[in-house]
Amino acid sequence: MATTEAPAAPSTAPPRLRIPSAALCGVLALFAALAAGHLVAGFISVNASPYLAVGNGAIDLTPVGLKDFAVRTFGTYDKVVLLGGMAAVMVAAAAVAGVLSLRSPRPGVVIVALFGLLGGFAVYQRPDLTAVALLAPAASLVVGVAVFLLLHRIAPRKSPPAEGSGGTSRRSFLLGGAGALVGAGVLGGAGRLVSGTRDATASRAAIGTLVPAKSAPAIPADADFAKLGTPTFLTPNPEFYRVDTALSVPQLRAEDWSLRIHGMVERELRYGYSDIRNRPLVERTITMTCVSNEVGGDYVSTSDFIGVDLAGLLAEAGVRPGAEQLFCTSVDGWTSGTPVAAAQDRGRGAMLAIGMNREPLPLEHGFPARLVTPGLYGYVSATKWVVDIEVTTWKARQAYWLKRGWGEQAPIKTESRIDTPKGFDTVPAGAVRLAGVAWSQHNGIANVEIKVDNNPWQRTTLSTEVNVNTWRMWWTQIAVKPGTHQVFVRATDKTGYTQTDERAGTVPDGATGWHSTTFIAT
Ligand SMILES: Nc1nc2c(c(=O)[nH]1)N[C@H]1C(S)=C(S)[C@@H](COP(=O)(O)O)O[C@H]1N2
Ligand SMILES: [Mo]
Repeated sequence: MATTEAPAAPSTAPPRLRIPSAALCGVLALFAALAAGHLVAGFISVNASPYLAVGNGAIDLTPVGLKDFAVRTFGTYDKVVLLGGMAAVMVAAAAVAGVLSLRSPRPGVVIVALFGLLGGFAVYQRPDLTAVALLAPAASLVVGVAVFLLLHRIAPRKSPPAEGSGGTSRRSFLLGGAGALVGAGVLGGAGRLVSGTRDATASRAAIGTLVPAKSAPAIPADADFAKLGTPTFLTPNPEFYRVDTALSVPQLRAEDWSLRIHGMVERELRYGYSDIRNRPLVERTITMTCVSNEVGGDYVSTSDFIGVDLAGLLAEAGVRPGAEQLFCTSVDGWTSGTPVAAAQDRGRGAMLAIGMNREPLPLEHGFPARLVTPGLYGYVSATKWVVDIEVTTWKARQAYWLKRGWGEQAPIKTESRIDTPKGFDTVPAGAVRLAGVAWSQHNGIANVEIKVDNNPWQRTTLSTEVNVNTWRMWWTQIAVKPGTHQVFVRATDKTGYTQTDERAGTVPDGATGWHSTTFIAT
């Protein structure tokens, strides 16, 4: 059947909007849409907020190389940069949507609706959200389109509208625009308030100090050379490095948390927070390291972790023969695959941890509970906000970073770092003090050597070893003439392995190479 188009009637076409007011229509509709989505998400989960869902989706889709570049370049600010960049792109696109709608609102409506669908898709993809969460992007879509249509209708036109077509003044547009802005602010603020009542801060505060039944040995005074320029042996909780894919810190209350252990086990088990807390807690001093740590980088920190033996929980469940990995899932859907052998090895001491340095875990480090496995990089061993452990094989399941090209087995590599002097520091010529840190978790550090310019390697003084699962500090003093000097460091671990000078990048299983620093003596 043929369709006939209505004949064009340029003489009766509605007058065009002015470009600035058209752009404003788009941008204000965007704000209103995001705010409405945020409000609805407040009742469900912050992760249902379309803006965060799109951001989280972008992180999951980012190619390994780019994500590695972002972590390297922006460090902990990678998420701020991502959210800021997204905001800039969205505002620009919304303004364009407005400008494309000078005459008819249709192009703008289509673009606003596409945004809504993108948000909906991102929310739909999240493993931690149910279908209810789609209400948030749906609210965004409806409010975005409605506000856009309304503002478009009352926006000032270029030529006076024909009689009877419902003319409007600049004043009513300003009022409408201000109304949309204030409304967006109120909705967004209400969203924050609502989600605030469900957050985990109060739950954490109610837990109080955690006292282990079996404390870690006290850290000896000479375990660090902080006065000579190394880090302190224990990392204060706020300074502990943080690496995860979560744009907003998961809010999981202790009273809502449980851990399920299932799969290749004799009996499926489920533990609540008090089941864990009321057990005799152990405390272990462990140095964690991220596989994304560059040579000389600082994604390495040490804490007194408090919790229970992971091997003990696995024994209660009864691991069946043939099991290879613990496929561990976080409440936000992130996954890791921990070798069963490492988790069951009592001598290694993998933990389900609920505390760091006698406090409940900080929210960003996995409250209420996380895994910690000494000697393995965090992405295979340290699931934060852990809620599910499936005992399985390597073939059956592929964890988050494994799917993205990182290695299956990820023992932490022997590494060392110079902390003092810093690169391009100027120091007085003569006696110069060098200090830093080395680690080879689960092997232990045997010695650390430095090499100045073309001189031979020389030994340094090591700190008292706390245990083989922690870092060890070193320091020495050298004599230098005025001029520029380069110093290298390398560690040898207790297996006899000495760090290679061969440079390798972080992908797929950790960087190698000697850290060096150049300084100027005057
Ligand atoms: N849920 C979740 N757990 C996670 C991650 C993550 O992205 N999500 N990142 C892992 C990585 S790569 C590391 S190195 C450690 C870092 O733990 P931290 O942030 O407490 O230092 O957590 C691990 N656990
Ligand atoms: Mo990591």
